[in-house]
Amino acid sequence: MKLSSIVETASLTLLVLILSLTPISLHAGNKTADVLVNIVQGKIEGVDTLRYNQNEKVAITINSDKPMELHVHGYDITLNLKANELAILEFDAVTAGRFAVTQHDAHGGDSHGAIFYIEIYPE
Ligand SMILES: [Cu+2]
Repeated sequence: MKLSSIVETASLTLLVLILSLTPISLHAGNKTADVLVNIVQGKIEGVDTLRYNQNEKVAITINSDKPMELHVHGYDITLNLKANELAILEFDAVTAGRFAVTQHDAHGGDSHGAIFYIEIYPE
């Protein structure tokens, strides 16, 4: 087996492992912690609150089994999710508080309660 295919197999195994253990904190090199969130039928799997310190970089990898528009309240960020395609929600946590991340319907309105929350603690 060539080294390149061993590496490919290893990264695929790692990805599958990550997806099965969501959400989880990851440490890739000296990069700050990254989090993977898995949404199944509009509901988050595992813990529903992600915590950060103010001025930290928020970087959340999100997978959903259904297409949807996510809305981070307070920061007013929207993210379009395609079914089973990883998307990254990234922003600087400049404002402290507890922010709901909701799903929007086709008209842009909140169609459900929060899927998860992002808490940002003041410095
Ligand atoms: Cu909203």
